[in-house]
Amino acid sequence: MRFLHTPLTSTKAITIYLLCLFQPAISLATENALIITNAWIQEAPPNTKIMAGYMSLTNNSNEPVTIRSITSQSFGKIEPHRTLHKDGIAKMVSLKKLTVPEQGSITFKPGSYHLMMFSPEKPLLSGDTVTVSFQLDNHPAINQRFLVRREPAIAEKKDHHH
Ligand SMILES: [Cu+2]
Repeated sequence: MRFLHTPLTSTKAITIYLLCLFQPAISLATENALIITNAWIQEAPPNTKIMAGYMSLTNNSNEPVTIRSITSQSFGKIEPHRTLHKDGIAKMVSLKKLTVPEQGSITFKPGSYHLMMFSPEKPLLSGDTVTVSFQLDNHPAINQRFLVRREPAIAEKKDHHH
């Protein structure tokens, strides 16, 4: 996508540019084993080395779906984590594999499941988007756009879990 930053001089170039923009919409039309919604990354101070990502995973199929690995050109490394609370102490556990049960869902949100996103390639600010690839067992990979946001949506801030 680096060519997007070069000046566009002809109508042809603009057409190609538009085709690139619509590409993600086309791939969304194909049926995925796993549906990812509400994908976002919490904005962090510039030069931060670790960011946190959240999303909802839904498996509408009749088989469990396992995420083998998660990668992005915008980050050095991405790991699914889960925060567990025991005796008033929050502890982060790195999950090697993540399986979404058949007809089940997993919600990633602050204080629970989250993506630990290491070494951003460049500072990411509210409104930026990055593409994250999910490699699955026995299914094609999913490329999902994540939106950088300053804080959780109002709806998420309202629910309290203890
Ligand atoms: Cu973590």
